[in-house]
Amino acid sequence: MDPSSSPSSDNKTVVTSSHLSDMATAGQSSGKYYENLDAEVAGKIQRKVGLIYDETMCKHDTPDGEDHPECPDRIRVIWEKLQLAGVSQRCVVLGSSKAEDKHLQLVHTKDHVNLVKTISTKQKDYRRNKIASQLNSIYLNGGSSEAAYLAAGSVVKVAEKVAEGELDSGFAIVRPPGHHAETDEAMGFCLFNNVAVAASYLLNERPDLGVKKILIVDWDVHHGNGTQKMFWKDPRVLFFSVHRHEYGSFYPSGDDGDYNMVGEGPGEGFNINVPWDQGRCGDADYLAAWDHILIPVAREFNPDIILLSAGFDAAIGDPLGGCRVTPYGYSVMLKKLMEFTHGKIVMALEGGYNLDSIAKSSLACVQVLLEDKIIQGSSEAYPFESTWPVIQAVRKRLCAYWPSLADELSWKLINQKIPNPIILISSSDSETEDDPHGLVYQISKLSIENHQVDTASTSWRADLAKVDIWYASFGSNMWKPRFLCYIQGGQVDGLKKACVGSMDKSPPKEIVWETFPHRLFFGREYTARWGVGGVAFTNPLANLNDQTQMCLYRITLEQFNDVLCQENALNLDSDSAIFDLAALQSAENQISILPEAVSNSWYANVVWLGKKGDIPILTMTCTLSAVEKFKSGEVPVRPPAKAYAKTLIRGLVEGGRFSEEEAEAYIDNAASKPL
Ligand code: Q9C
Ligand code: ZN
Repeated sequence: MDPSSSPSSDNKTVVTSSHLSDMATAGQSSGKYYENLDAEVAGKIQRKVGLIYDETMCKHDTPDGEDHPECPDRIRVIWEKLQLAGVSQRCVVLGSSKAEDKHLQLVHTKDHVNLVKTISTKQKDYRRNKIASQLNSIYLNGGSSEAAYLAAGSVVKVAEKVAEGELDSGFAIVRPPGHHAETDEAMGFCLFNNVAVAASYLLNERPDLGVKKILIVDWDVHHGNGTQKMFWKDPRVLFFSVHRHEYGSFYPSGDDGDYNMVGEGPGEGFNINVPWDQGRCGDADYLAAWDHILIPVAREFNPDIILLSAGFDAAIGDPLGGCRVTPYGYSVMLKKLMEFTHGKIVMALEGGYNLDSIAKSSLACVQVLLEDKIIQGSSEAYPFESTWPVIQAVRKRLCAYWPSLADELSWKLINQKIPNPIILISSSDSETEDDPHGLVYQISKLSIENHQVDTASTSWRADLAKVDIWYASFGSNMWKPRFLCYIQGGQVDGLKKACVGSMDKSPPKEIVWETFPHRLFFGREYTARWGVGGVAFTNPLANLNDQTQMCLYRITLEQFNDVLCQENALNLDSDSAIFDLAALQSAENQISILPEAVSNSWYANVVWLGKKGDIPILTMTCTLSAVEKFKSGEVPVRPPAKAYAKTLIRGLVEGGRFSEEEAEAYIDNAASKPL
């Protein structure tokens, strides 16, 4: 069997809980692993997890107190979050320790150690700013030396206790961070390379602990250039870094983070970079890198301990990272690492600059360390389309060293993807030109495969697949990942259940925004999906005083039928179309059509909004008689449920239509105007 073609490759449901196994590279014992995961949900397992936090590390700050993303509050908010959640109380809290010079000098030059040691002394008061300005992205003050020594020493201490077996795992909540620091240079907010010092300490100073192989996982959004260089020729350390690279333009710019950088001499093959070429990567992208690179390699390498350069700047909301990993995503990534080394994992904080995101992500991780299970949550179903080529390139470059990377990923797997971020008014021509990896070919291949699998496919599908329409969305479907669930299947924020998707999973051919002279309003008391508050409708009748923003997706009429079914909670497998060519024709004449099969549902009314480039524009909303009921008060008009409003705003903002403020004002306005 093709190793990666199992569960999700039939074009049915992708639900979050099976998302893990869907993406796992089979051929390894993933099945067993996930059974364990379920068994452990009972929560009986309590592990010994060490924590180090010391307020002294907050004294490292900008010299004149100006704002900086790498601020003292970063570690404070993490510590407070762990306390408020009652999680630190379940851990072993250790005192911090200063690193010893001889341990620092395992990876740093004597000069560098001396510089950091003396940088905060009175004698350096006058030269400190100058020294900092000559370094790349470094500030220094009177508290920097001590904080740097405590950060490195604390990671060493947790690593030692975990290696000894006194702790199962631990988290050193430290700053300044470390992974950019090179042998003889501070950079990127980093003074000493905390994780590298700890790794080298275990390998070189503590042979008694029996640690012979160390896996360093660096999920900070930036490349761990310092760590990479320190173990470049060392086969005892497998360094894995996933980071934004942007063809070498993302910090720390250059080629160091390229996937071709695999190590040298005896260390060849023991350095793995996964370089994203765009921001916006989220859980699905990271998990794809886990399932198809890191986890299989880790199984082969079989490390004795894992050190985790745990920056949280790939988290959603981070001002520097621009990615979207959720606390749930971090918990799944960490949980997957616990398969190895009997869960001996040492987490060290690196970057992460959104205080709320880093606190929540840290909490999620410590919960995983304590309970050995993932937290509740969900994420987008598929990686971005640009993610698979990166993963394939890495696998190809490294398969000589790691045989588990040798198999080609199947078409079915790599067709599970979200089209790359919003191309406003794209022409099909430019899409073809921008398609160096043959997406068009892949899609045509996919539809061939689907036809073989698709036994429910009847002639109406073939006929309606030939007709394009614009589906105009004004509700949560404006948020593209949400709408894509109706096409590709899956589950994102705000969906209680996974969608099955359309039979034809090809992404929309174009996406554009337009304004229509119809009234947007919010009604109903409560919905199962969104809770208390109204959901969006648009008045089927046009009124030139009204304006509704709509996101238009160009899909086939077949797909539109499947969207209509899912929106109205009907099964997909009907043997006749709900909205066929005849209906389309009468919609044009009658403005709106109420298909029989959905006539009792809330979004059953298919409304003709005109044509765009000869292609009909359709939306779905409530009936005119329902509008009358809203007007009379028989059914209440209500402002949108909170979660629902959030999704609408997300759609408008991420779709590039509005700024956050404009989107909020737009929704508020529609919610407050009387019908
Ligand atoms: N144009 C860590 O996350 N950015 N360091 C400098 C200069 C530096 C990040 C931008 C980012 C360093 C540990
Ligand atoms: Zn970073």
